Amino acid sequence: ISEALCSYLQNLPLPPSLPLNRSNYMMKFSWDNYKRYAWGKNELRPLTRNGHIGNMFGGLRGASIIDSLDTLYIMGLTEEYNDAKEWVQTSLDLNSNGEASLFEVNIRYVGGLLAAYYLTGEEMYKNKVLELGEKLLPAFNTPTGIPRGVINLGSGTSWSWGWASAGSSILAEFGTLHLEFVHLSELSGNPVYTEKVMNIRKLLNKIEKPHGLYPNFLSPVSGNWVQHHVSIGGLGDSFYEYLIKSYLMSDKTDGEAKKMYYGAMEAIEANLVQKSPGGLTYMAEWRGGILDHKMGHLACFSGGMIGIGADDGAPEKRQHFLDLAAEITHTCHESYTPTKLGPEAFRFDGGGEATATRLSDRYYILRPEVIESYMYMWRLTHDPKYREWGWEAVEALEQHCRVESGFSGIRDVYTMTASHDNMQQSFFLSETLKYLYLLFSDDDLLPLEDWVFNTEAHPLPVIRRSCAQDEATQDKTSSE
Ligand code: DMJ
Repeated sequence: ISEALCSYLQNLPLPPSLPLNRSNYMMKFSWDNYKRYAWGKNELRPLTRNGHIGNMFGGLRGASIIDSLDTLYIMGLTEEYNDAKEWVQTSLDLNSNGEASLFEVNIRYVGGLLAAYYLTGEEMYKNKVLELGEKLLPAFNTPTGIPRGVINLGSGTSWSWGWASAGSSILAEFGTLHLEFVHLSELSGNPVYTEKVMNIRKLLNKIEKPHGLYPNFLSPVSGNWVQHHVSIGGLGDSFYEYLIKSYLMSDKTDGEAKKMYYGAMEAIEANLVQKSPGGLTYMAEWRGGILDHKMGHLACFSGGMIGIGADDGAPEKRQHFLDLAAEITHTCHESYTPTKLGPEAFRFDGGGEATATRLSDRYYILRPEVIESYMYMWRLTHDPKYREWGWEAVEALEQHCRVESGFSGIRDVYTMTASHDNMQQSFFLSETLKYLYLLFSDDDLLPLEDWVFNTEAHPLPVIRRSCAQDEATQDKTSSE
C-alpha cells in the first residue's frame, strides 16, 4: 500500500485492546470509499465511483452497511461503526415494495441485524430485524411450506426464479434459513419462525433421496425433486453448512440436524469426493449419476464445514473428517495461482488440475470461501500454513483487486495485469475481510464454542441448553 495511505491508516484511533491486523486497514479503506461514493446504496462501484442498487434485495438499501456492522464492530472501527448504526436507525426503510431474494435478504439483512444485536445489545437492531422477519413469512405460503425464491416485501406475493426449472425452489436457498429463523423465534418469543424452518427440515428428512443425496431443485407444490443435479457448490452449498451449524448452534441438542448432516456427508463421500491423478481431493458435481469433475469456488467453504463437523462425527471418523477438511482446503489453495487468487470454478478433466479451463470461469469476485476454510482450519489445527496462505491472499488482494477507490473483483485470475469488474461486493466486507481478521486474531475473539457464523459470516450465539431451560421454566411459571 502507498506510504500516504499507510501512515493515514496507522494513525487510526483504534481501541488498544483489539488486535490490529492488515484486514482492519483493508476494511477501513473499503468502507471509507463506500461511504464517500455509494453511501446508502447497496454496493460500491470502485472504478466509476458510484453506487450499485441491483435487484436482489427488493428495494432495501444499504446492503454494504448492514453487512459491515459486525465487522466494523469487532475490528474496533468505532467511528465507522457509529456511522453505520446511525444509518440503520435513521435511514433503513423496511417498507419497500420490490422483489427480493428471500435467501439474500435473510443471510445479509436478517443475519447482519441479528449479529449486530447480539454483539452490541442495541434494541434498535432487534426491533428492525423482527419487523423484517415478519415480512418474510408470506413466502412460506405454498402447498408444502417450502418457500419460493422471490418475494415482494410489500405485498407478500412470492414466486420462483424464472431460471429455476419447472417453478422449483433451490436447496441452498430454502435450506439456508434455519439459523436466522430460530433466532427470530428466540428474540420474538414467537415460535412461528422455528415452525416454518422445521417444516422444511421435516420434508427433506422424509423425502426419498437418490443414493442419499439431496438434489438442488425441489417443487414447492408437490414437494418432489425436480432434477437430479447435486452440488456442494452453488445451489446446494449452504444447505449442508446449515445442518451442522444448526446442531452446533443448538448446543448440540438438535439431533435431527446432526443425523441429517452426517448422513449427507456419507452420501457425499460415497458419490462426490474424488482424487485427481495428481493426488488432489475434490468434490465433483453429480448429474443423475454422471460426475462433472468441476469444483466451484463456492464449494471451497466445505473445508471449513467438514472441519467444524469433525469432532462430533463417529469416533472412528473424526480424524478422517479432519484430514478430508485439510485436503479440500489444500486443493482450493492449489487453485489460487498464479495471481494467488482463484477462479470461479476449476476442473480436473482434460489434463487440468484445479484449473479453470473455460474463459468464462476465470473471474474472482472477492469471494470468501477459500479464506473462510483457512480461518476454520487455523482455529482447529493451528498449522501455520493456514496463516501463510491467508497472508498470500491479503497480498494478492492488495496487488490485484485494490484500486484507487476501493476493492474490485477481477475478470481473469490467470493474468497479472488485472481487468477489474468495478464491483465491491458487500460479502467482501462481511465475510472475506472478517475471516481474514479472525485468521490473524486470537482464538478468543468470537470463539467457535460460543458462536456460529451464518453463511454471510454474521456471528450468531450458540443457544445454551441452560438458557433454553431457564426460558422453559419461566414460561411454565408464568402460565401457572
Ligand atoms: C455469500 O453471499 C454467501 O457466502 C453465500 O453463501 C454464497 N455466496 C456469497 C459469497 O461468495
